[in-house]
Amino acid sequence: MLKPATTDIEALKLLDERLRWLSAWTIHHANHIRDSDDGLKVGGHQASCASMTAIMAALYFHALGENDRVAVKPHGGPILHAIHYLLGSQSREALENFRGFGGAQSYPSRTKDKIPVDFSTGSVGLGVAITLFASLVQDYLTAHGWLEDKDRGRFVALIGDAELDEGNIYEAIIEGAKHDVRNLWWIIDYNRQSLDATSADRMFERFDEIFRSCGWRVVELRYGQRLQKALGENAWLKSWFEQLSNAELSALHYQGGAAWRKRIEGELGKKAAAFLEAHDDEALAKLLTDLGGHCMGTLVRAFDDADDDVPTLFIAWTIKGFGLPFAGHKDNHAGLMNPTQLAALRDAMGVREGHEWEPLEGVGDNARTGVDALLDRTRVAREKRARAFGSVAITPIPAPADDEQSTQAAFGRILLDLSKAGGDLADRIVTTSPDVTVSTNLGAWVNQRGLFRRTDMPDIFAQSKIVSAQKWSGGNKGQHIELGIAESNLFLMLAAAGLSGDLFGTRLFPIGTLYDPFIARGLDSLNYACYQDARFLLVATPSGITLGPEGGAHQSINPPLIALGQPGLRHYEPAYADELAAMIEEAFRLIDHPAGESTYLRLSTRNIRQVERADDSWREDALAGGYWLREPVPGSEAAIVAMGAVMPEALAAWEELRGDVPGLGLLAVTSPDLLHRGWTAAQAARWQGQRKPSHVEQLLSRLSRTAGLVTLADAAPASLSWLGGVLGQRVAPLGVEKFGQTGNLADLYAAYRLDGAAITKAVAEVLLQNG
Ligand SMILES: Cc1ncc(C[n+]2csc(CCOP(=O)(O)OP(=O)(O)O)c2C)c(N)n1
Ligand SMILES: [Mg+2]
Repeated sequence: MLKPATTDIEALKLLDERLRWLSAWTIHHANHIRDSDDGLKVGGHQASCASMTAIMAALYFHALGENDRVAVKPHGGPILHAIHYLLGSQSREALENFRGFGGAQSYPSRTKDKIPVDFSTGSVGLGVAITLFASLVQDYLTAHGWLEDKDRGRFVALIGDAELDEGNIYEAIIEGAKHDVRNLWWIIDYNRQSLDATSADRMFERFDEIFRSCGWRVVELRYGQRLQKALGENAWLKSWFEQLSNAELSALHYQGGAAWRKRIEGELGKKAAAFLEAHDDEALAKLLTDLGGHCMGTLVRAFDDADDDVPTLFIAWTIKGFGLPFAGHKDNHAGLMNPTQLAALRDAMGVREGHEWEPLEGVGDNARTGVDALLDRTRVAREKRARAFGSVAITPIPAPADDEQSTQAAFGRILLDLSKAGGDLADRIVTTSPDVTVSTNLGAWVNQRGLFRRTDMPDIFAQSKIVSAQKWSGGNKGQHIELGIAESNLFLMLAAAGLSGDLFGTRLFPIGTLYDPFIARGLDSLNYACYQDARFLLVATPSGITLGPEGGAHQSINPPLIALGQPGLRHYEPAYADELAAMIEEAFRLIDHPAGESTYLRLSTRNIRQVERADDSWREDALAGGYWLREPVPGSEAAIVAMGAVMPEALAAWEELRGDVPGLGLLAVTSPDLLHRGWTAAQAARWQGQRKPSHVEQLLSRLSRTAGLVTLADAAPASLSWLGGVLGQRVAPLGVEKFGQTGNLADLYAAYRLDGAAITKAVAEVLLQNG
C-alpha cells in the first residue's frame, strides 16, 4: 500500500479541515439555506462529525487499501459524503439536498446513497458488529477458493463511544473470538458524550479489558503529540488532567482557555505558575484539546503500526464538536450552528463567502500537489462496485415423497438431497444456526458437508467411538457455520453472508435456522440485514402452539405479523412438503436475482398427511401467496381460509361441512405477506389506470361478494383477518391471541379454537350473518 511521505501529514491536516467544513456546511445548508415549506426541522449532527474528521481523513486518505471496507458511525454520514465530494464521486446537488427527497442520506445507506457505502448504519451497534461477520465471510470465501489473497481486505468500523453500550457488540466479539476473527479495526470516536449528556467515567479501561480478553489488541490514542510532550514534561499536570471526570473535561473544553487557567491556578497554585505564564489563553486551549483523535501524526502512526491481521481496537480520544463553538457542550449532539457562528467558522477556515461548495476552497496553491496526490490515490480505492447477480443456475428442487411428514423434516430432507446431488448451487450454500442446528433438522446436511473451521477440528466423540447420529468435525471446506445462541449474531451473519456478492463478487446462498419465537430476539438485526438488501433464506422452526408440549415461551404467535410489515423479506408458510420444495427453489432464485429479496419460511414439526395432486396447477398460485386446495363453486357463500400446520383441521372441517354448505371452498394461504403486497400494489396501479386485479382479488372473487370467510392460522388471527377488506367479505378470524401453554394438540387446538368444532361454529356464524 502507498504510504504518504512525512510532509503529507500537512496535506492530511488540510483534508481534515475540508471535511470539517464541508460536513458542517452541508448540514447548515439543509437547515438554514434550503427552502422549507413544511416547517419540519431537518437536523444533522455537526458536533458528531467534527469529532472524527481527522480520524476519517487519516483513514480514507492514508490507511485504507482498495479491498478494505468501512462501516461509518451513523452520525458521521456527512463526512463520508464530503470525502466522496472531494473525490468527485458525490455531486453538489446531492449534498445540497442532504436529508431531502432523493438526496444524500442522513445515515450512510448501501441502497439509497449513490456513493459507495460498504455497510449501511443507523441503528447503533449493528454497523459495528457486521464488520466482524463480514471478515468471517471473507475467511470462508478464501478457504473455499472463491477469493484470492490479493482481493482480501480489512474491515473497519468507525464507532461512536455510546455505541459500545449496545450488547450486540459483545455478543459479536465473543463469537469472533471463537472463530479466531482477524483483519478488523474498530476505531472508537471516544468523545465521552452520547446523545443526552456526557457518558460514564473511565469506561476506556473497561473496554480495554473486555476486548483484550477476547483476543484483541487495544491501542489507546489519548493524547496528540504536542499534549503528550507537555504532559511528559509536567508530571503534575498529567496527574491532574487524568483525574478530571468526563463532565469536567467536556465543560472545560467548552469554556476554553480562560477557564482552564482559572481552574489550574486554583487547584495547582505555584506549581503551575511557569507553565501558565508560558501559554496565553488561546495557546492553553489549543494544547489541552490536542487529543489523540485530532492529531494527524498520532493517527497516522497508530494506523501504520497496526499493519498485521490482529483484530485491533483503537480508542481515539476526541472532543465532540471539535473546532466548533459548541465543542464539548453536553447538549451539542443535535446542536446546529446559527448563521453568525457559521460565518465566523467560514472566515476562520479561509472560505470565501459564495465559495462554500468549492471542494478545495482555502487550500493554497503550494499545498495543492500534496492534497491532489492523496485524492488521486484514494479515488482508485473507493470506486463503487457493481452488485453481482445472476451467476448461479438454480436447479429444480424435488419434494420428499413420504405420505406423512412435517415441513421441518422435509426441509432437512431437501437439504440432504441437495447435498447428495451436489453441484454449484449446493456448494454455494452456507448454513448457520445459533445452537439449534440439530433441533431444526440441519443435522443431516452438516453430517454431509461439515462444520466450517479455519483450522481442522476433530470430532472427539467419533474418534472415541462414542455412538452419535451427528458428525461434529470441522475444517476449512465445511459449509455450516455454527454460532452460539445469540440470535442477533445469526442475523448479522446472514446479513454479511447475504452481501457476499456485493462485498466480494461471489454469491453465497446463506440459510439460517432458528426457532420461530426467537426471531424477536434478533429483530433489529434482521431488519438491518433487510435494509441493506442482503439476500438469504431464514428457516424458522418450530412455530406456533402446534409445538405442543414445549409450552408457551417456545410457541410463536406474532412472527407472521412481523413479516407482514417487514420490507425485503418474503414470508412463506407451507402446509405440505411439495409447497416447501417450490418455496425453497423460489427463495434461491430470489437470492440471485437483482430484484429479489430474502425469504422467511415458517415451518412446523407436526407430521401431516400429504395431499394428492392431480397436476402442478397449484404451484404458481402457491408461490404467489395462495391457491384453492378445494375449489369453491363460483359465487359460493362461504370458504375456509387456512395457513400452514393447521391445514388438516381445515380439510377435515371442509369434508364435514361441504354437504351442508354447498360450494364451500378451502383456500390454502401460503403467504399473507405476498397477498397483501399484491393487493396494495394493484390498488396503486389502478390509480395509474392499470386494471389488473391482484392475486388475492382473483382468488376471492370466485366467491360471492357477500360470502363469509373463516380464517385459520396457528398465529395471530390478524395475519389473515384483513382478507375481509379485499372485497368486503365477512370474516370470522380464528387464531392465537393468548400465550400458549403445554399440552397435546387436541387439547391445545380445542382451547385456542383452532379445531373442527371452532371452524364449524365460525362457518355457521358467517352464514347466519349473511342471512
Ligand atoms: C439502536 C439505537 N438507539 C438509539 C439511537 C439514537 N441515537 C443516535 S446517536 C445516539 C448516541 C450517539 O452517541 P455516540 O455513539 O457516542 O456518538 P457521537 O455522536 O457522540 O459521536 C443515540 C442514542 C440510535 N440511532 N440507534
Ligand atoms: Mg460519543
